[in-house]
Amino acid sequence: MPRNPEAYEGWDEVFEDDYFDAPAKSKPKPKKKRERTVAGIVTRARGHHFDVTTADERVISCRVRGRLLQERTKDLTLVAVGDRVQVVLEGRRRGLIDSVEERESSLSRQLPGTTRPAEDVIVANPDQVLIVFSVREPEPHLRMLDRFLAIAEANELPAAIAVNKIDLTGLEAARSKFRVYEELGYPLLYVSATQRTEAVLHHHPAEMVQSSGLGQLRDLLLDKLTVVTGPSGVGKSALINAIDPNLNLRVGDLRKFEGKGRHTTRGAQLFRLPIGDKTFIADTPGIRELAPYEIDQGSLAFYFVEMKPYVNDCHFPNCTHDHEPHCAVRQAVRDGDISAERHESYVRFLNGESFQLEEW
Ligand SMILES: Nc1nc2c(ncn2[C@@H]2O[C@H](COP(=O)(O)OP(=O)(O)OP(=O)(O)O)[C@@H](O)[C@H]2O)c(=O)[nH]1
Ligand SMILES: [Mg+2]
Ligand SMILES: [Zn+2]
Repeated sequence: MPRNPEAYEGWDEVFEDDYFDAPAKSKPKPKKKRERTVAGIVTRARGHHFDVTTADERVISCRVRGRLLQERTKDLTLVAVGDRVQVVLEGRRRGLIDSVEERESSLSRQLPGTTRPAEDVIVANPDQVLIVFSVREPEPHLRMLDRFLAIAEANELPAAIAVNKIDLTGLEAARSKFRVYEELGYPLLYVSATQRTEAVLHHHPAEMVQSSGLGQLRDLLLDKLTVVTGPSGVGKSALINAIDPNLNLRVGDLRKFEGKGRHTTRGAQLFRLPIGDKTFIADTPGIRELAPYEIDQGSLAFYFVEMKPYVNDCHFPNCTHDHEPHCAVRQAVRDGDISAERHESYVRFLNGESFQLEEW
């Protein structure tokens, strides 16, 4: 399942075969205009405009070719950040996206604002998802975190959780809030994007070992394409800056946040990080509405990792683990083996409850 990151490399410009090979002396024939095509990866999406970056790091500003627009399947995302594409050049810096390679993976959700099934690809071809929440400012909404996790599972993507802004609470308070996720087996990274490690050490000397969260984060990212997602204002862009200060991504002004996210990042963007030789990271705008795309109710329990082992022990084969008698999942909740809050997230999700971080 993991995509082959090698595919980023060695994408030379593809010219029509005889473009340069014509014998030097032959008269230039009146020829039909040949198209220069180049391969690349979509690194930025802004409405109908896309930046495509080639193997030699050239950025080409692209629109999508009309033919491709006509052929598209309605309600599927035609082009997303992370897609590998062929571009017909119109000059050196402009082009038309001519074809899109089939995606090997994607982080997708149901397109917000519509009830008919429609796919919104947040990032194409990721290897893993890094879900960022802050321990404070804004307060973590764990029922929302459960949605992020279920959607990563549904997309068959490994997920890790970064708990940011631990400078505001100290490590122990942060860990106690997120302990249940450690117990579920998700990698948890406790980090502070804005505070240098030394400062964290200074304020919380007992936390020396764990405060190297940024080092752990670097290890997690190495040689993979990671999509960074989470609510607005939690410090996604700040964390990416902490790994590579040269990127200098726009970070929200704390005074304007007043404890609330304000959507500083607009549109997803893909970067290569200067660690390893194929480390890519996609920064995305904060998400406030998250519903699954194409998850049927029957399989939802499989995306709550701790429920999986119980689902076949329920009395009714089509048990929804909501109200049915002799439900092994609900029994596990009563026994304290599954957290009641996680089960509540599941039930809300199951009932198609629209979920918005309205206050954000
Ligand atoms: N105290 C503290 N503040 C932080 C930390 N990381 C980020 N911030 C602040 O949190 C605010 C939001 O940071 P961003 O990086 O813009 O958040 P974001 O998740 O990218 O937000 P969107 O782009 O809107 O989705 C900024 O004011 C940052 O300075 C941290 O580790 N500690
Ligand atoms: Mg941002
Ligand atoms: Zn059940």
